[in-house]
Amino acid sequence: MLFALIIAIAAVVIIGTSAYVLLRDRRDDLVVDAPADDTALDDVAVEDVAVDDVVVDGPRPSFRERLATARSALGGYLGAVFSSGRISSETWDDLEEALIRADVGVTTATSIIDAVREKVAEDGIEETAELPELIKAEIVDRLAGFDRDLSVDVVAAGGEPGPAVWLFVGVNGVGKTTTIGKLAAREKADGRSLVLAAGDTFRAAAAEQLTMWAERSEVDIVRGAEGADPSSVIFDAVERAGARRADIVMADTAGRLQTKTNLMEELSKVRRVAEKGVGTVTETLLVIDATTGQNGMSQATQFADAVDVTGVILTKLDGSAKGGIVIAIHSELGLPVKLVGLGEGINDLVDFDATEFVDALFE
Ligand SMILES: Nc1nc2c(ncn2[C@@H]2O[C@H](COP(=O)(O)OP(=O)(O)OP(=O)(O)O)[C@@H](O)[C@H]2O)c(=O)[nH]1
Ligand SMILES: [Mg+2]
Repeated sequence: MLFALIIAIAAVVIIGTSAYVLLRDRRDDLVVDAPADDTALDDVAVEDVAVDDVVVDGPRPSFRERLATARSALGGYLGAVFSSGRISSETWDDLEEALIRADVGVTTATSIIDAVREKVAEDGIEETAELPELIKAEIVDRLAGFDRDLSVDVVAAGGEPGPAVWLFVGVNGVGKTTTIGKLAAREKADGRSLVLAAGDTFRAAAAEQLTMWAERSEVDIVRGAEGADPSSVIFDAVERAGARRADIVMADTAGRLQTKTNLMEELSKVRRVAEKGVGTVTETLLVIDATTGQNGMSQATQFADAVDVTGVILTKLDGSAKGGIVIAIHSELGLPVKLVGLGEGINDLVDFDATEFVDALFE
């Protein structure tokens, strides 16, 4: 009897323990499979946009390779000067003319020549063959000391934590939309999360064009109806970026002539509204077509008056004979060229590098 009781108790203990272990294992399995909580799931969804998926067409082009047109134009003006032998008063006139033809601008060209002339006198230099290095050094010097970073530091820009807004402005056809497309791919590849704002509501095709770039780089885009207020589209994009905790909003705007006052005023409004919510405008980037030369300079002056331009993006430098505009933008406007467009492809947007640029121009 006692024996039977001991057997029964042992059976209950063994069955009970096995059942407990089985149940615990199943519960552990369930816990592993289930998401920890909703926030984690959301985070996964946002971060999940694979950085490696960005289309990359190949290596970035070099200044040397793409500045052939500007180089041969400048070489054509300067070749004879540099090979003429001894420095004479004519040398200085020819040099000045060459720089002006390359769109360096009259004031800047004169001041470069004066500085080089002084150096030549100081060092007792007599041969024209020594001039290229002196001119290059003088130009590099004038391009030094500018901050070329694209800022995402909203606190430094006087804002609260939230997305940084980069506005792209400029006249028609200079390459604003294309530049945003290229830059979006680049920023995404660098691990930043973005929302594009199709603030060019003037033409339906403009939003289509930006959407194609957004799809190509798999980044988020906010569009409005044709004719909608660009400010409200950009405002919505900032709200979306805030909700998704995105780092940057890149806002496209319609091309406009710098002489149209009402359109220039619209830009000030766009900027104001972009900061009404959680966003802070950290960059207002003026896009200039390098083939327009000195005309680009007068655009820049008027855009800089209307909105607080933080930097220039110089496009189409690949086809331009007027590389000198880079120097004029720095010297005469005090604005840094932050990025340069060297072609139409997704990879053809590069950081501006003064030494590389000057070497490529004078080689
Ligand atoms: N060669 C070359 N072409 C470029 C470059 N950047 C832009 N383009 C071309 O310039 C043309 C105009 O570019 P968009 O980006 O549409 O110019 P946009 O400023 O947005 O024009 P609007 O919206 O009409 O004001 C397109 O054919 C681009 O492919 C560049 O760096 N080099
Ligand atoms: Mg456009």
